[in-house]
Amino acid sequence: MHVAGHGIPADLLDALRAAGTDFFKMPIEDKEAYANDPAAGQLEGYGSKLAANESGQREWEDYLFHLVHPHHAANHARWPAHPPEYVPVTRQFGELVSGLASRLLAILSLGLGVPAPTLEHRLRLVEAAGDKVTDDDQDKEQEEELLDLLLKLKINYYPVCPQPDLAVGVEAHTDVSALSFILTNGVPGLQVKRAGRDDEGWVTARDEPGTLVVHVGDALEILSNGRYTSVLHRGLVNRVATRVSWVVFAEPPPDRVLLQPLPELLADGQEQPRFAPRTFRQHLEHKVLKKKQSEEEEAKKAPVAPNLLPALESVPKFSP
Ligand SMILES: O=C(O)CCC(=O)C(=O)O
Repeated sequence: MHVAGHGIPADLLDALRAAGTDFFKMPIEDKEAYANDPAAGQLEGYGSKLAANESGQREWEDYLFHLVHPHHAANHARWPAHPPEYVPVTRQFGELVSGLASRLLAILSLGLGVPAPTLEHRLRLVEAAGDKVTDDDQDKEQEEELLDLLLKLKINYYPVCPQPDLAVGVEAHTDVSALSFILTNGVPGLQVKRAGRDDEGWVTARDEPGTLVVHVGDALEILSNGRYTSVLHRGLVNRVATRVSWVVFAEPPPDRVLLQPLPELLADGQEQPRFAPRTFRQHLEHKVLKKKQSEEEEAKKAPVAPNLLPALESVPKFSP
């Protein structure tokens, strides 16, 4: 969905776009001073998928990734010192997106028929084991521990691509976040797939100046028991203009919050839970593992020469 009236001033968005784009225009050695190292578990920093790589990835982008909010948890060594505006504008943007995330979670809670604070509360609430329900509300309040939502910024920089039909900026995926917020430099390329309508293919998101695109991610799909659907999307490249996108992922704390369908939605047995309880980290690890397994399966499939296909089709099928 496109969100207007989000309260983030247009001049701040322009300053954010300018600062982020300037970073990618720096010489490669300067950007590499902020290089990430995913193999060593260092995900924050600058990374590039432009060079041909062994995994046969077709992604065509440079990116910068770091936690943006809450500010006290940020690793500032991963934030570019150049251009000098980068830190103040990115920090302010993070604070405003945090407020926007809270407002949208409140609206989305009401959409589920539960009180406005419910979704954010559940995304931040530390649960020792299962649901802690006491008769005394005051005791319960004192026992509650709420952690911050974590907002992580990824700037995707997709240079002009000589063969866009052979590449993709970011492959099709759903986000693990609760909500994701996307700002672009106005060059189209974001595509979404409508749930349950595989035959209709991909729809390109319109550029609506002044708006942010907001996606529901996996964490919210789980909490809403599938009433809100995590959006399958991808980023395309083109041979005419460089595309840049700023994506903020609003995520629950990784280890101490249990993601599971809201009990309010399951009351009286109206609905069966569609998701087993899990922490955010467990969900992420499971998803990474599944992706790896399906890539290995694909790699194992031996290519079949086209002229053998008719012969193979005439072989009787074996049924156990
Ligand atoms: O570039 C875009 O519009 C989408 C990028 C994206 O989905 C991602 O970085 O996860």
